[in-house]
Amino acid sequence: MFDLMSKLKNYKMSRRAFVGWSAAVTAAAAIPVSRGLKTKTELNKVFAASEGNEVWKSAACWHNCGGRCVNKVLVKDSIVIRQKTDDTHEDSPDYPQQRGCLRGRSQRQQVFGADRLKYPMKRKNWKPGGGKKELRGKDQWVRISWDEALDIVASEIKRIAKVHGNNALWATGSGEITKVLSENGGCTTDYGTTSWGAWFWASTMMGVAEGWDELGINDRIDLRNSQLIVLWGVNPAWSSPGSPTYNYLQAKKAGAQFISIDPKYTDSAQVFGADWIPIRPGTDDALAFGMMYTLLDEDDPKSNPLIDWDFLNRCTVGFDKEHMPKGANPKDNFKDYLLGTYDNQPKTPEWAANICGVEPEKIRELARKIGSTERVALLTGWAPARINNGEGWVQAFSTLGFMTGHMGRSGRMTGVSCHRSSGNGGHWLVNKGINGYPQPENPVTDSINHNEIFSAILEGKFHQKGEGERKANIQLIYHQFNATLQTRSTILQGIKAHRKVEFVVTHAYTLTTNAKYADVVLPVTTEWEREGGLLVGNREILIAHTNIVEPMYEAKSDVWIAKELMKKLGKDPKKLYPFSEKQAFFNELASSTVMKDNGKDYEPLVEITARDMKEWGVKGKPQKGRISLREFLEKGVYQVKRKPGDNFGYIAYQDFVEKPDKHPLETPSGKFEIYCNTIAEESKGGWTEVSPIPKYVPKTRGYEATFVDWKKKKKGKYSFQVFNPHYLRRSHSTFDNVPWLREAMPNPVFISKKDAKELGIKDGDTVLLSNEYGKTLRPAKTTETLIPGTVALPHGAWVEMDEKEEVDKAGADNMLTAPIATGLGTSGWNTVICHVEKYKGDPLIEDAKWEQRIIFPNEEV
Ligand SMILES: Nc1nc2c(c(=O)[nH]1)N[C@H]1C(S)=C(S)[C@@H](COP(=O)(O)OP(=O)(O)OC[C@H]3O[C@@H](n4cnc5c(=O)[nH]c(N)nc54)[C@H](O)[C@@H]3O)O[C@H]1N2
Ligand SMILES: Nc1nc2c(c(=O)[nH]1)N[C@H]1C(S)=C(S)[C@@H](COP(=O)(O)OP(=O)(O)OC[C@H]3O[C@@H](n4cnc5c(=O)[nH]c(N)nc54)[C@H](O)[C@@H]3O)O[C@H]1N2
Ligand code: SF4
Ligand SMILES: [Mo]
Repeated sequence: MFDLMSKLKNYKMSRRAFVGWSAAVTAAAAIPVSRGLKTKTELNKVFAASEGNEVWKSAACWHNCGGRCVNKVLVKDSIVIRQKTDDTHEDSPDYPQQRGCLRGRSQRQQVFGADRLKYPMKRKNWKPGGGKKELRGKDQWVRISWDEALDIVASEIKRIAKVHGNNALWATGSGEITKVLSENGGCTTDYGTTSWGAWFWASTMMGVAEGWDELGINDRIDLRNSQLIVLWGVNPAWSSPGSPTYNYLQAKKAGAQFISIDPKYTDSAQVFGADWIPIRPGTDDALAFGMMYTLLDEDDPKSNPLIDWDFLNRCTVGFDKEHMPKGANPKDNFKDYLLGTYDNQPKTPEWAANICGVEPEKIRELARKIGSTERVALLTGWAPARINNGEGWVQAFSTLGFMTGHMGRSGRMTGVSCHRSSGNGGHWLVNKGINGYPQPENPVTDSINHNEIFSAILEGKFHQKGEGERKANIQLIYHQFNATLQTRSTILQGIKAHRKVEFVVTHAYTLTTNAKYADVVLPVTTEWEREGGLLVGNREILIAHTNIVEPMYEAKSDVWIAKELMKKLGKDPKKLYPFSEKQAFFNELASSTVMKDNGKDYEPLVEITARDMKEWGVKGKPQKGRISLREFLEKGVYQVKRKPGDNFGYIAYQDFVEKPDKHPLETPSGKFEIYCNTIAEESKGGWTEVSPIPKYVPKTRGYEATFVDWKKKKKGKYSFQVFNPHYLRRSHSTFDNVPWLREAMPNPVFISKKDAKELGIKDGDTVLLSNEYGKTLRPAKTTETLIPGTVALPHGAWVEMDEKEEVDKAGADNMLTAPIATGLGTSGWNTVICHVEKYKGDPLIEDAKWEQRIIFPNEEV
């Protein structure tokens, strides 16, 4: 009997081998839609030229990938034979297509990959209470029935809750299982700053959170009015695929100049012809202080106006002693800090250069340029704030915007430009509706900061934010919809924690790291195998996707698992899931809205008829809408047509900046707070204290920590800084198993030519990165485009432990990150230090040639 999956395995799904095998390009695209593909004859049908019976369907590309695009699959005779992206309308700068990246275009390799998990399974040496727990991650897998799997999970939940209490159950991230456990007495949860870094809490406190997701930037059409665009740790070409790079290019065409402040000369900098200012990771605040000092030093309102005093006076508090908020000590003003009035350290460009690595004259030049150009977009990604002690950077960056007044006006903005909203701020023009499933309260209040999730298990305590130390006794880890063991700090500690508790269960569709270290793995469907759904993207679109295939093998949806688990726990699933998944999808569609042409009000997006509801077998009311249900699902996208001068433009903070008294911000002073008492107060219940005004502090495990003697500039053992660019091969850890993507992007560690030469490292050599938290290997990519003293280790590779050597071969970034929270509880992934050397052991084989994680290869498909 022909087994396509093992055939794929033999060919390792490498693009070249796969195409060679089939001798037809379409063959590479030919993947079975159902499980029914069993004979050679049927396979031949797959390769036959596509004619008749073909239908393009809207398919999901559903990851947290920094973009959101149209993805279509061509289905013929129940087989997906091709994929394409947006061709629903002509492409134009004002109304761009939502085109997919190479990850989306290889989605078939994920959904139909040879490494899809087929059945529920348990670890061979598992027993109630754990069995040989040290074998987690190394044991063999045994196929079990759904009934047995759910019995095991339910009985372990009941047993552990009874013996240790409900807070011994930890549901990681968020999802259906948090809800189920909340109905069943509750569970411990976790939280953190993930993407945003220090912007997460500090922004709201200071008043710079308008728009939240895109944090205070104007929309893409207004970006064309900027004369100078500063990309301060912003690389849309890698981390905001889809149309953002194209949108920035329109600003370039309209005449904007670009500057990129980044440890790495990025593909975006290259495309936009940006001037590159190389900077050490985690030292951006020092550069900002040096620039702000220059502004203050050189500003003359008459002959050389660099500071917008009117803006500072009207819209902010805390700049100088004359503008302090009530109750603050006048000596704690920002201007005197900058000048060094009380600490005897003026924050001069020379002082800054010593820290950030940018030449003093360059710092002055930057300050003059930003201060004297009329319309500037000061844009930053989240990356420079994903650092330890990052609150000071958020304060300093925002204050630079306040001083130069580049806010609230056309072509002028200061804020976060990142992810799906890069270069395109503003209110959502299309809103996704809600499914209507109830959201239960969780009776357990224990909530652990991401930096302490593993130490809480190993050490039995954690810091409950705002309160202080609490005891922890976690005995059950339930991974639902995340990659916690990959994407949180300190994987080695994480593995130890996974081997300590009594039970670990994971939902997964491939053997992810979470799954690998579990006792029981429950195979889930991908979005292609479900009812369909809606995906939010940039502000102008809403993506709709439909069912493409029947569930693969025995995979079930997260909702199905949640319902069955409730039954086994003696709960009525109707309580959380009173209607079907189809009805839930329908509810989302029916409650989605779109902005009216007046640019203010919203109306229903989807037109629904009684016939639609009959066909779907769902309940609801017919409604008028912008697009018919059928057309929306067929097209796969609704996109608001935009043009310059329409009512959908957006200038962040415009009302406030025009009339601060009439439109006060939601801060205690009603203004932007350079002096922000809330941050200082809140940080007292957090980890390290944050100053109310921006102040430079050396970052925990930042540049200064690479020295044993800072004054003599004597380097220590961990002499390199590491940072983690978000890499095109993956969406975090997702897609890392796709061989085509592995082949296309080798996932090296980037190291500067200068450092490589000093260390005797050549391109392709295996490099060992190590520190007190872990060791990891990668082939070197030497480059002129990285600031010396740093290495760039792309985020999210699937850890692959050599257990004997305790070394990871995959370059998993969190092997090296420290589990240290600072400030309000920020995760500091771009402040990491390590030792770099040429590896003395066997050189790495490229990971595109590694075995896939296939569990039951010889089973019948
Ligand atoms: N060192 C370091 N760490 C970082 C970062 C960094 O830059 N450096 N970046 C951080 C950032 S910004 C983020 S957002 C986080 C991301 O952290 P995570 O959200 O943990 O990362 P993902 O890899 O996106 O994990 C999603 C998982 O869900 C699975 N999945 C997908 N669809 C479904 C489904 O329908 N059901 C279920 N049950 N599972 C599904 C995927 O297979 C994948 O394993 O990582 C953070 N961690
Ligand atoms: N391809 C891809 N794209 C993604 C993701 C992915 O996993 N893969 N993840 C998505 C998610 S969830 C998020 S949150 C976003 C994150 O989006 P960002 O935070 O914007 O992405 P990064 O790639 O980490 O960093 C952007 C740029 O900042 C630079 N940088 C890093 N540290 C510093 C620093 O200390 N100072 C300065 N000045 N620059 C620095 C990097 O070199 C890079 O060029 O990306 C999204 N987009
Ligand atoms: S940017 Fe994201 S949504 Fe778009 S194709 Fe790539 S992975 Fe898919
Ligand atoms: Mo993120």
